[in-house]
Amino acid sequence: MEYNAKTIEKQWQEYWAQNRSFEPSEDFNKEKKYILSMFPFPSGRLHMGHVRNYTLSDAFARYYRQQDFNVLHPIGFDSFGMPAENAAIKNGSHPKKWTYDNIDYMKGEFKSLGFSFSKERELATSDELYTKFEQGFIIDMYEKGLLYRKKGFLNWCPSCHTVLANEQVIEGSCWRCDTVVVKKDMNQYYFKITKYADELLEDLHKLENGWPKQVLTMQENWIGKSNGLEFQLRFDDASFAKLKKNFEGFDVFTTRPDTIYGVSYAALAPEHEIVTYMIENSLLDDETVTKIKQMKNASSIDRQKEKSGVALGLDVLHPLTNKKIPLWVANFVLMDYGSGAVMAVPAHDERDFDFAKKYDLPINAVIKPFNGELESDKAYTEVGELFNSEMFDGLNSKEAQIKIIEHFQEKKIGKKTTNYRLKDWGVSRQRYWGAPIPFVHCDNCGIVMEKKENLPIALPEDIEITGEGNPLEKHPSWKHCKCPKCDGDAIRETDTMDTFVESSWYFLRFCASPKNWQDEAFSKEQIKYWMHRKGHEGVDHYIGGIEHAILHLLYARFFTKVFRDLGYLEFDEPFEKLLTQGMVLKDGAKMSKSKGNTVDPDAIIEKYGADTARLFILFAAPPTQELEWNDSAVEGAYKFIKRFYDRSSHVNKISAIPYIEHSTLSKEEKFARKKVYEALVRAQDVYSEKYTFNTMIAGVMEAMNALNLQANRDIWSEGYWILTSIMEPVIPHVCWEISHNFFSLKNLTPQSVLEEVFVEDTIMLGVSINGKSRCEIEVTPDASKESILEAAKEKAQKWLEGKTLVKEILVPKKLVNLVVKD
Ligand code: ANZ
Ligand code: ZN
Repeated sequence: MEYNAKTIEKQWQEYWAQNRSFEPSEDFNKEKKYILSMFPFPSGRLHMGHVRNYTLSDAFARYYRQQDFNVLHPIGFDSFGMPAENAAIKNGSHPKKWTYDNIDYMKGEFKSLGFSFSKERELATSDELYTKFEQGFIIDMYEKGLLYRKKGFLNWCPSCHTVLANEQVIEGSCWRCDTVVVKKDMNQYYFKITKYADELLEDLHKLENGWPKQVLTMQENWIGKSNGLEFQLRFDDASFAKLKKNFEGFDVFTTRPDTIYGVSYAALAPEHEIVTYMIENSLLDDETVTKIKQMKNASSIDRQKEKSGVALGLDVLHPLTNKKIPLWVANFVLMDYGSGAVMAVPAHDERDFDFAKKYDLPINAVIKPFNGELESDKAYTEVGELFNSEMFDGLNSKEAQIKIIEHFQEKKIGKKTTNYRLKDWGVSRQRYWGAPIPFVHCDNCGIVMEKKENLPIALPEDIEITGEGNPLEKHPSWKHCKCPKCDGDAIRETDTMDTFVESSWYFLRFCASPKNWQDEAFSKEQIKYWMHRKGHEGVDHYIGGIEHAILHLLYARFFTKVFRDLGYLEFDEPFEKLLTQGMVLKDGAKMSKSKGNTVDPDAIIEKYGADTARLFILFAAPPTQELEWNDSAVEGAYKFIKRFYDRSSHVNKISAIPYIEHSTLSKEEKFARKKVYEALVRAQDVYSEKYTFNTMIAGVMEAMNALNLQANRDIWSEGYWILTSIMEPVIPHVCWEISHNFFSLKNLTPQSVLEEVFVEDTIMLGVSINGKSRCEIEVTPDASKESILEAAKEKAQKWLEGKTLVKEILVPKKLVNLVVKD
């Protein structure tokens, strides 16, 4: 029987499908594992990154099934989103058809890779049922004040014709198409994620043992909590008059109140209301107005690069010294952080320093290093000792920060404040292929929620997609509806939701029983079992790409907390352990269509089979590291599987591991057994913490080599029984075939480690003469001191000849040292 991947794989895939082999049981008394990989967008075909992701989660799922856990390993499709519309524009296909055709194709790929997903909990987020539940949650959130509508400057992608969340603007460009993002003033809906900022930050501690440090840091920075002082900078009389007494001053936020005596100018964001007022009331000359407009229109990336600004011809007063301070507009001051205005301390802040140098503004140092001199050609941004700071002179920065904040609070001119970088999450998208936001605009009643019994508000199918504007807006009838409150004529909201909303709760949706799939978004009972047991909370293992380290994970954590507050859950964090896989590279670069260095998974399966692809992926690199595609290593993986299969002909058909009297075995036989059990030991900690599939597989390969050296069929059979169970999570098809042939599938159960195989028959001791290592002797562990020394002297004879032995030293289990003189 020659190894034929195609026949074997097809046969087992059919067997698994027919036997519902991977459906979790609803017996909630069993120990459980919820293994989840980040679900794919149905782009058309799987790429190697997907294959790596799902091979990993599949190995976890299969391993825990072997260990007799009840395993939930579901899959779905994150199927709303712009590419469906882009395809519609390009080839005239309907987004729905494009999406569901792709889903069908990709499901076929999942099957041909042997992934052990639950079929009965499959979902696509564009399913009307999913939309129905989601719209229900949106209404709940609106009622709780967690969703609101406001006008604001929004990131607008001119190419995708849509609003983008801050998180979707990467270095000033659209995260999807790379077009430079511009600002646009419009209404949209926001989730009040900032209400949870502190909790999202604090609860990162709960994840310290289960999440990569890097991801925790990225989340922490994104939330960006800073403590500081907020106070008002007041205009002097002349400036107050110039502004027609409309503004007394403006608020600034600083994290360095200890530098307050070093303030030498103040700066407003170009979008600040005072600036707008001055432009609208012609208080600025044309040249200044032009400069300000340029600053506003620049992409945020340019605003970070080159500092620019312009003076407003106004002065504010220093809050403690009452000295006049000039007011500028500066491009590096951002409207959506703090209060959109800063007190500038060029001596101690780099941005302020660059700006002061460029516009020749004073630089007043007030902090010096504890022991050392200030350098004059750059900002000293560390903490230190205060000087030129009146009554605060001599304090260190930390003390001064506390004292100065206290001073401001006593004088009632400022207060301690906390600021977050995190912004509320804007979710409106002016696109067709998304979940409609379930609201209605009524002339009498304003914004009105849809009634839950009218959900889902589904998308119309007869639309025209041109790439210009929102197809829902242009549809002749869809948006015309009745007001749910007064029954008058009303207009539906035509914005759809950011697709990150769907991926924020899909892991909960998998916790619906297939029996009640149509009726409930998820069941409290199932959630309790799958996500909240015995001091653990969340999915046991969540596996996916590092590119989701911020957005998706933050939003999913936010939804979990919101759902808890809505009474749907009783825990705080959705994912207990997170494994972020490394990228798949070819020729040193990330595999991508644009670089033309992709390898098509289907072609690999066609040529070698799924098991080969899976083995290569898990063997070539630890999961968190980059994986460099290597054709000859793929070939090598194939050859190993072929040999593993072909050599199984040495195995006896057995129904239990035969009893083997270890002490009677030959040296080679003992060695082979030891290698087999070593591989088993390595396999056991791979899934709980180390994730070192590569060393586990290397252990199996070594064991195979050791088995090949001898002919005892009992040892072959025992070895195969164990190695097949270790390898099943990696190369399931061929392992099920071998098990079926020889062990009637029984070996796919956990094995216990036999300690006796690790007991060494002999140990090697080094022999040194006058401290210099010369040779080795082999002795039994229980050999007497005399016999060991005897053996050492015999072996070292040629170095002892003609010398006088003065001392014999034995360091037990390590070495013998013989001291001689001439
Ligand atoms: C004076 C100062 C002196 C500052 C100094 C820093 C160092 P984080 O830590 O990120 O919260 N800032 C405040 N609002 C801003 C805005 N809207 N746009 C740009 N910068 C703004 O940053 C807080 C610091 O960033 C604040 O502390 C302020 O500059 C600046 F030696 O105030 B600082
Ligand atoms: Zn109404």
